[in-house]
Formats: sequence, structure tokens, C-alpha cells
Amino acid sequence: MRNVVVGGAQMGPIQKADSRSQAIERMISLLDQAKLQGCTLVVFPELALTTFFPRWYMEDQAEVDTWFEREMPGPDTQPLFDRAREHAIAISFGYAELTPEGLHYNTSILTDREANIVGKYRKIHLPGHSEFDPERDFQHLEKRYFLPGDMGFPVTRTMGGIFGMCICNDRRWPETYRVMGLQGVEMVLLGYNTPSVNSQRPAEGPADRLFHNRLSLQAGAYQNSTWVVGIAKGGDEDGFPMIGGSLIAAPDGKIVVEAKTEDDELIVHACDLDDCTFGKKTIFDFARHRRIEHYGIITEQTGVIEPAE
Ligand code: ING
Repeated sequence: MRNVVVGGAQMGPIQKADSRSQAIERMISLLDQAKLQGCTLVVFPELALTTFFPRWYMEDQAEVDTWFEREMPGPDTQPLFDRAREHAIAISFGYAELTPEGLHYNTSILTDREANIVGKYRKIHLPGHSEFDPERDFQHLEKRYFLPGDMGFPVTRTMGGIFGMCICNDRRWPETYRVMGLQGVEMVLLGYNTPSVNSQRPAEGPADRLFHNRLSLQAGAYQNSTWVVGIAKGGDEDGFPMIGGSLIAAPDGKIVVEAKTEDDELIVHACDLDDCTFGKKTIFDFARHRRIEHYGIITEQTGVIEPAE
């Protein structure tokens, strides 16, 4: 038995006018709740410190950079790291990273239970577009504000297991989980900010978005025999609704706990990392069953090439 008591710290909306310290106070409150429930790891959403700013078209780089962190921990986030160390709880959360070289990434980190950063990931699959799109009901400008991640999908040995991270849209791509699965990942931690409606398909509403969220997380867990922890920033940010639906999927693909609201809400589950073993030794024993001589197209080709007529 290798138990990690996971707290999923779903966050409700962060308004454009809210300060980082307000968001961090809410994160610390969720951390305190998690301590009372015996959590040893708490996972927060993507871009947990600010509103989902890629919905806003900005041309002034100085304005864009106000949404980014130049150091981690920094003055705003130090209280969160201090409380995590006090509680001996590992934390993972997403934020906008501005590197000393001036590069911009949608980033997440993982600490150990002494608040030391032991893992870092930069979002690879950036959805949306980079220029203002008048056809859309609202903008989704991650390709404008972030570079694609440059770290691959690394995994980290910590807390007695093998942990990996991804971010939001990454969770929809099977390659994300498989690259970590091929490194033996036992728990994938991710946050997301997912609009409740589709900016290009108004008929697609929250129920569809929640369905695709469950589908993506459950499939990733099952097909790589790993725990998957997916944590939302939900609710109405300045009139733009986002789904909640935070959940923990077990290595057999089943959902063991799911959030009920679109607000700050802690979901908790004692995850036994040994539950990954059966799947990794049987149906998804990659070494025994995969036939990589037939998979080349997956990395040799980016888009679709259809057969000739
Ligand atoms: N958000 C959304 C997500 O992948 C999206 C963007 C929503 C893409 C629905 C496609 C369909 O959940 C982020 N931040 O990636």
C-alpha cells in the first residue's frame, strides 16, 4: 500500500479585478481544509493565481506581463509555500511563467512535502488562436501569450511514487498520457480552465464540456493504468462561465470522487499508488503488447494526410 491522500482544490472564479493575494488567501484556506482531512498532496487549477486572462485581447506587452510571475515562489506566493511546509503537504498549481530570458509559458509545478519544487512542466498543447478572431463569441489567445512548452512531459520520483503533470488542453491528447505512461507514471496532476460554452459551436454547452472532461481524464487513466487528478477553475469570470467538474480517476478509469459545485471546493481521496500495478502488468504491459514498428506515423506526421482519391 503506497497511499497518497490527494486533495483536489477546485477554485471558483477569479475576477479580472481580483488581486493575487485574494486568490492565494483562498488557496491557503483550501490547504487548511485539506490538512484537517489528512491530505498529503493538494492539487490546484491551471493559472490558479489570476483570472483566465487569455480570454482578453491585449496588444501592450507590458500589460500582458502583469499576468505573469517572474519568480516562484515570489512575494505573493511565499505565504502559500510557507503554509504548505507547515502542514507538510505537497502542492501542485499552475501559473503564467515569465523566465529571466523573457520567455512566456503556461506552467505548473509540484513540490515535495517540505515545499521544495521537485517538478515543473510547461504546457505543450496550446488551444485557440494568436490574433483577434471576430468570428468567436469570446477569445482564447493562449497561442498569443504563451510559447509551447520546451520540457516534454517529464515525470518525478517523489512521495514514494512516480508523478507527472500536464495542463488543461493537454488532457485531451492521448500522447500526453502515453509519454508519461512510458516513463511509468502512477499519478498525473493537472488543472484546467474550460469555458462552459464553445466559442465556435454555441450548441455545445456545459454538459458536453463535462462529458469531454470525464472522457479525457478517464481514458488517460485507464489506457496508462495511472491515477489522474483533474482540477478546475470554474464559475463565472467577468461574465465568462467555466465548468467545474474536478475529479480523480483511478488507474482502472473509474471516477472515485467529483466536485459538485463551480466554486472553491475540496475533493479528497486516499489514492493507493499500488493500484496502478495490475494494469501495468496485464492489459497495459507496454513492453509485452506494444508494436512500435507500426506507430511511426504518430511522430513523423503532424497533421492528417488522407489516401489519394
Ligand atoms: N481550455 C480549454 C480546454 O482544453 C478548449 C480550451 C475547450 C479547447 C474546449 C477545446 C474544447 O479545456 C484550456 N485552457 O486549454
